Amino acid sequence: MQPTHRPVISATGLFTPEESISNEELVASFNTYVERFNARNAEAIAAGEIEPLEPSSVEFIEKASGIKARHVIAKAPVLDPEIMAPRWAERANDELSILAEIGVKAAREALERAGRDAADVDAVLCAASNMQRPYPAMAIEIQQALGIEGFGFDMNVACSSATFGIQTAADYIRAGNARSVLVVSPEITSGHLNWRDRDSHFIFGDVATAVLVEDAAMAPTQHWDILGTRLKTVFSNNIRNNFGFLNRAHPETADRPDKLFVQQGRKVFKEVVPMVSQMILDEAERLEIDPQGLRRLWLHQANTGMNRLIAHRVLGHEANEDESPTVLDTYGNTSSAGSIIAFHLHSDDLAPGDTGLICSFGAGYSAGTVFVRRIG
Ligand code: CO8
Repeated sequence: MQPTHRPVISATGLFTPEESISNEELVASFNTYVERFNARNAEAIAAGEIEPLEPSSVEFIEKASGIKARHVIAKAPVLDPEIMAPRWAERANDELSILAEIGVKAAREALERAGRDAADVDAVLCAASNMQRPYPAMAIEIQQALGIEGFGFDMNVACSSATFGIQTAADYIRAGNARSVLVVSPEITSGHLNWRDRDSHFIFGDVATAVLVEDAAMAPTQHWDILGTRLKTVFSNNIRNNFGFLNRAHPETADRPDKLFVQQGRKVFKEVVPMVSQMILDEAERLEIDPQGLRRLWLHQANTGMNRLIAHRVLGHEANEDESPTVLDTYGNTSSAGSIIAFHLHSDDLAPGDTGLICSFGAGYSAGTVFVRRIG
């Protein structure tokens, strides 16, 4: 095969955990926790020493975010008001770890859809918001489980991990350093969501996605040309997680809520919408693509209101579900996997020649655009 050095998306894969939590189930569990907390602390609350906790509401969650349900790997412990965290048996070092396991499931589907033998893949990037451990890299474990030679490494750019992974993979192909790269995004967000925090307990869900980025010369007949990729980061404390290996230097604060996901949601909304809209328009101009001619936008899935505003700005009119599909109603925010799930579930119907945009945005701040065209 003579490489073209033109990167394309050959196929995608998706693993969805079986169990799902509805807003009704989530709020019932949260409100039981609140009642028990307030009852346990009744005296301190009456004395003004502790603020009582406020209940959550199904109506608020759906109106503010558009989320109706989310998949999780372990539903019962998350809903147990005395636990409110995932629980499963710890695995031995010679067993496949759980983050690698769901990544492998998504990756296998991508390989199958591309008709690709794992032996022909050159590299694996595990691009996700949270790694199960620092080393050995999750990507190397996934590589081993799939029987891939070559190399693998982990990368974390929060919600934009997958698009940053796609550009990294595309650059390997452009430079001729690889011909076939798997970008795997296993997102077990339930492990770093504070299920006791009223402001954010409803946001996230678990899932894994995979994107196979390849040189056009080896891609299947039906694939997606990558017309251009662009990445952007701007420092912000508005989405933050202080969990890390140096926490043990100050053990007295190890259990504080800032060691889990924390955000100023309203500020994020206000600052990210204009930043991302402008980034998409600038990149479309650079690539000489008419944004109003885009057939579909596969946007990051954090909030339906954000997506409505961004799509309007890009397309020049209110987008319908066909133009900007939503998956966060049933998946919640799955961090870096969100735009890839939307692409995976809502791209088969596009015609050859149709142009679309995969776009992520989130913590960092970070944002990534991948303009694609359907071939075959
Ligand atoms: N039930 C009832 N009422 C509530 C609740 C609740 N659960 N929560 C808040 N309220 C109340 C508030 O107290 C407030 O009341 P008042 O007006 O009396 O003060 C009122 O509702 C409004 O609160 P907010 O202003 O906070 O509500 P918003 O309308 O802003 O909606 C959202 C909150 C949904 C969070 C919204 O701001 C949003 O979606 N923003 C964008 C967030 C976003 O895109 N974040 C991306 C982060 S994800 C990311 O980058 C990945 C990180 C890595 C993942 C790690 C995995 C864990």
